[in-house]
Amino acid sequence: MSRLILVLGDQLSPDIAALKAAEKSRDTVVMAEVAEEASYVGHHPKKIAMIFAAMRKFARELRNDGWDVRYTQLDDTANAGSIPGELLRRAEETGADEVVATEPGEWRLIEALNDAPLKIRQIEDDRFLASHEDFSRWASGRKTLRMEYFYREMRRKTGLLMDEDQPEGGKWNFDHENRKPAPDDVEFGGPIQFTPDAAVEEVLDLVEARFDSNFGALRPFSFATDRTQARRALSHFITGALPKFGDYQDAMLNDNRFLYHALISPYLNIGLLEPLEVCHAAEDAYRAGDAPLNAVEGFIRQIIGWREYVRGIYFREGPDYARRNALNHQRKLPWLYWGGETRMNCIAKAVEQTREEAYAHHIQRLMVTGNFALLAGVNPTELHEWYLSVYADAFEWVEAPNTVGMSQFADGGIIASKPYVSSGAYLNRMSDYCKNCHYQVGTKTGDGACPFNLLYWHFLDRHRDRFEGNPRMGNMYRTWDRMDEDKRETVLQEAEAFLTRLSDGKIV
Ligand code: FAD
Ligand code: DLZ
Ligand code: SF4
Repeated sequence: MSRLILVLGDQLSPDIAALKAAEKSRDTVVMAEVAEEASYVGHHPKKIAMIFAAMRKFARELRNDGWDVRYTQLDDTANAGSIPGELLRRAEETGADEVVATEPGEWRLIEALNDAPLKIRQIEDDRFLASHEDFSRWASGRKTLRMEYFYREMRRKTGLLMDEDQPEGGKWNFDHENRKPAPDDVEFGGPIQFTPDAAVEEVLDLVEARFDSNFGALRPFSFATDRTQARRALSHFITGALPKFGDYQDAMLNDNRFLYHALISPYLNIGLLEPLEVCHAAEDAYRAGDAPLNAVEGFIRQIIGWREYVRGIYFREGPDYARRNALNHQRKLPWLYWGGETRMNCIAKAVEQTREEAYAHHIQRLMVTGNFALLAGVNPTELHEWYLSVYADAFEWVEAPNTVGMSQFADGGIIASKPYVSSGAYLNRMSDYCKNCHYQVGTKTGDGACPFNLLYWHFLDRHRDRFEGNPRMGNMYRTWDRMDEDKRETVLQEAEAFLTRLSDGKIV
């Protein structure tokens, strides 16, 4: 009997586990653009277009390589509308009695495959350095699961930036040399713009017709949609931006959306790039003297450290992880996240670029939109659905731990040892947003006071019981307690008034 081999839209790697387990001569590959995957959240149109275009090109590659591929386009009349539905339809069509799938990156789909009335074998996705078992072994018996120690194991395992058994340069982490404030000039011109070919244009027309009301601009569309283009995007970053990646990793600029970032996460996450090829390219640049150690170590840490670690946490913590709400935050996601007018320039800029690019870099996600939501007490599940929708790189295994855990502390502190909150001062130091803002970052209360300044203290005050004893937060509480009582009262009242205006849908 023949088998069906399922390849999902984020499994576009020629050596994906299910294909490795398949026999070209007797098995049939199933790929499908389906309404259920395209609408479980209101994905950014650029994200849908990138995935569909890359799926179509990958299917073509597989056919050229001799595979029998049954590919369903979204507008095919026979389309069953869901992955399990498409598998059932193709099983009837081919007479196949078993499906081999690579485990999806989301509990929702893992469960849907388990529940389907078909024999489906899900095998682990081995495009990661740490298997589920490796991560469990590392995590078991530890009181806290800090990324830094996990990262060291990955350095040892891969040999990346190792000098025999010691870290290159004598230290594991060069972050203290990074995090410089925003530069005046940026030499890197941003990502390569790939002009859509006829096949991509066809997808753009489809997405335009079907997803026009989703948040986000579809055009101009210039993402890479195949491996060759993704590799060009990687080389472009390695030569043009990597040397300064570390220095300006945390900086933000009003008129520059990309600074020295790699813009490769969508390609890594859908399988057009492999984590190790990316890290080796960065290490080669260091060994050739083309990029400094602080940049290369910082970059490699994001990939073999953070990326692997958050995946480990997502699968270890189980299906309820994305719905956790340890701080019991219940405010509805404010309209300004969907482009509603706001006078806060930092938020307006982050949302504007999200709408246009389906991209914001890490500190914009963490310290602008994430920070504001946490300070304002936004429901983390609603926020999680927002991040899952609006970024081209968003898949739950990587998005949920970053949002629910790192950014919102909604997992109670599994990922972050303290909440990532700040007043306006941090944003002013790391960006030039405040120069163009209606609010004054230096004003703490009264007319024009920066909302981050008010909400920061409001957050600390309302969560005092939980955070006062946190050794990394003692200073914050001491500063608050040293403030004059009337001043504290004013801050809290003004913060409350701001939050009421926010909930009432007023322009803030
Ligand atoms: P660079 O800054 O150039 O970093 C290089 C690579 O490192 C990235 O391409 C990415 O693969 C990896 N990386 C860096 N930081 C992280 C991290 N914290 N977790 C995992 N990988 C990381 N990343 C996603 O890939 N998908 C998401 O859905 C996602 N959601 C996020 C939500 C929030 C609230 C936050 C704070 C972060 C999120 N991140 C997510 C992590 C990070 O913001 C993006 O990986 C990064 O901005 C991608 O842009 P880049 O390729 O230019 O990254
Ligand atoms: C994100 C996405 C979208 C928009 N569409 C499809 C699709 O039509 N077909 C498909 O196979 N995969 C799609 N994907 C990716 C899946 O949602 C992804 O595989 C799961 O969320 C698990 O990570
Ligand atoms: Fe954001 Fe406050 Fe700066 Fe305005 S003043 S850009 S609200 S941090």
